Amino acid sequence: MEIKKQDQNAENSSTSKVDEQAKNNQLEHFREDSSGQFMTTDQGVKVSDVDNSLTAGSRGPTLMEDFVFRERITHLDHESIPERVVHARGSAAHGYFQVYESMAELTKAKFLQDPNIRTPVFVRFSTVVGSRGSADTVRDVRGFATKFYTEEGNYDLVGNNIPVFFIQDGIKFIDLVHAIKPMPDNEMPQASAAHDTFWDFASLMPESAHMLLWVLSDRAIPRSFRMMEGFGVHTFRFVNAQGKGRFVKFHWRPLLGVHSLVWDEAQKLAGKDPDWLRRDLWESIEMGHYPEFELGVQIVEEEDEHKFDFDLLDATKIIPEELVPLKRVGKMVLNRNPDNFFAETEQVAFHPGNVVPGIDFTNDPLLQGRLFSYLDTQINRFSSKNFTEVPINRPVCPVHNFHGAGFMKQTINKGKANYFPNSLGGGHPKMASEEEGGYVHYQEKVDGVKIRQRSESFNDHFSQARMFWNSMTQIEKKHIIQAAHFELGKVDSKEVRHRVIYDIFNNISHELASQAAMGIGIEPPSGDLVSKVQDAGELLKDKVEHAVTPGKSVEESAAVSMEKNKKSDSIKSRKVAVLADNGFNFGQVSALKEVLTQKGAQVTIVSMFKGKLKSMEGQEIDVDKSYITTGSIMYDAVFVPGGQASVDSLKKQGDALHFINEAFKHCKPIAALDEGVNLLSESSISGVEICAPDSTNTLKKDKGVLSVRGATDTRSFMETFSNAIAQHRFWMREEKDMVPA
Ligand code: HDE
Repeated sequence: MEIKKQDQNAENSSTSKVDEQAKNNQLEHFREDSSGQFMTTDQGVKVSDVDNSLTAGSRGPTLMEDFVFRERITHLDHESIPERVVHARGSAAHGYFQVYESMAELTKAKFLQDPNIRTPVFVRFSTVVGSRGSADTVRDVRGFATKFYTEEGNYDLVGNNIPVFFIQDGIKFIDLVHAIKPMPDNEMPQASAAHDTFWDFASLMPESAHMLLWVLSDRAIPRSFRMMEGFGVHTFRFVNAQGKGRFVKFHWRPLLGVHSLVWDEAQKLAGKDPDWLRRDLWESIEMGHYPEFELGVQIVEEEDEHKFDFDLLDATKIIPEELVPLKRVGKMVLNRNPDNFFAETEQVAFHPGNVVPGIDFTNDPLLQGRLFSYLDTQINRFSSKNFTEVPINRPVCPVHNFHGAGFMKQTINKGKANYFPNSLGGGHPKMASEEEGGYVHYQEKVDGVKIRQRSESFNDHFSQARMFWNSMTQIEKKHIIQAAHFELGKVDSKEVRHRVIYDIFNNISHELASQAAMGIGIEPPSGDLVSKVQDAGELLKDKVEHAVTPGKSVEESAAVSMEKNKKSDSIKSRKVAVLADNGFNFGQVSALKEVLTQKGAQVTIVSMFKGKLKSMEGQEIDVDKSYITTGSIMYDAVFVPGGQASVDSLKKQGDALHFINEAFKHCKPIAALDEGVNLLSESSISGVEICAPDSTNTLKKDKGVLSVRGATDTRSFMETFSNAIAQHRFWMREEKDMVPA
């Protein structure tokens, strides 16, 4: 498929270039463009031959003095750094952030004051569990880390696409990571929580209950990095110029809405295109479909800290939007792909401790643990604290300090005084007062005895998990159950499976526990509360007793359901496959392209072989993809144009029929015109009798299959199809379970 910048974004991209100037100018200094240049060694000596090593005679041994060969191979031998221990697999983009209006009342952070300022950002999206080469579409939390290059220094918002976490205290992170990573003896499975050690751990950690449901939900298999939310997870603190502090939760909301894959599709994509999400991000930006996210904040006054029936410092809880509404305060646009994956995406180093004046921490024990870990882990990756001097990590504002020697020091500090206080250097660099922009920590009163003890206010592990379950639509619940069948179905230990059902799921919802149990060989538990306590294993008895207290203040929160908040007003950047062969109806394909591309969708011609197809009218078009390199899983919708010869060929192609079946099974919109309808009838979806020839141009409600013979108004047919694509998926196809694919 040819990637072109779209005109409608031309204006956008030229203004954003101006705004990104600061970071760009800085990166420019380091960019190397070798077009038209001679190759040199690292010492700048021009090289005459990289095809033959220097040998004693043409059949003799290689000579030690071959500095060209030695330099080249030594570089290759060292071309990697340790991958991140978690979030190893990721991809990133540059862009900018702009606040809608001054937030001075809440925070003095300069980048949140002026709506005219565009702050450069670099965002890295990631999976958590898999290695650097693992597949993108695995079931996992996605990292959503943003580095804001502000004029007061770098601010990192290192979040996830799920608003809660598995554990409450940083000290448990070690056990969580060990349990969720591949098994220690055989390093299996890759990039998946579906194994005994993870579920053993989870079954013994009721605090993970809420997070488990989010991870079993479709949130953990996003359709695109551009279509998922982001969350700071912890409660942070805003501080304004008057020194007033307030609690704040950060959210990112994608303007394209939140959309997911289905599990079968995610698994197949992992094989057919393991780079699916990475490619989607890259291509969208190349085409000018810049991912956009609004920043939202939930603000809680300090005096209200204890007014909730959960603790603001507990990262396993959200603040339901019913209690504290979300205010959208600015927008981030990602408009440039990196130039070099290693230099930028691999070397970017995030740290929740990178804050600017106006943003501060809270005592959330998970956040506190993170504040130690990130710097430490970067030192392991870079073998040096000087990673902050790498271009992608450099702030755009001046940096002056005495941090000196160490591996790969870049800055050449001048002068003799490398200590403070000094008189030999005129007392410089000097301290900044708060008024001069010095970072001064929020003066929180802290008082307590030294103790290893979880606060009692962290004890309720099930109310919000139950709230999440109650907030799901039927189809979302079904997907969670199916995910549980998969995840726990891969757990060998019956004891572990039993404990998850009885001690975790049954305390969230009896419906969840009994339906999950049925798919994994566990006797469904009885529903009443007394037996819940009796059924609980010894290990968890007291926790379970606590858990059976009735639900707390918010029983349901519509905001956590993807379906209830579905955005279906745009098809921008959706991918549509056209199945065709020689003799297809050119007019219909042109009409489709015209209507859909004008709305920002991408249309791809898929056929048996790459090359050209001739239409029934005689025009030729290029085939973009052949079946062998693609599949319905890579598209959001399918169209089959008319044309007797084309459809007669397609009917004999198993891959074409499979394409239709699979798209149907994954609940995607399908459209066919004239003879194209015959392909639907020939596929397994004909049995479900929803694509019988239709004389009207109306979409079959809730089914998303649009088939018309003899349509007179092709354009309006395409408009109807476009509306169906905007719906994303048609979950109400009960018949899909009958369709083999
Ligand atoms: Fe991280 N996490 N984390 N984490 N995390 C890392 O830092 C850690 C947590 C998150 O694209 C590591 O540079 C601890 C929550 C993202 O480069 C490491 C704890 C959230 C990324 C680390 C947590 C995150 C990381 C590994 C519990 C959501 C990828 C490599 C106390 C709010 C950033 C690295 C990127 C990466 C530690 C929990 C998000 C080891 C100790 C909660 C998005 O330092």
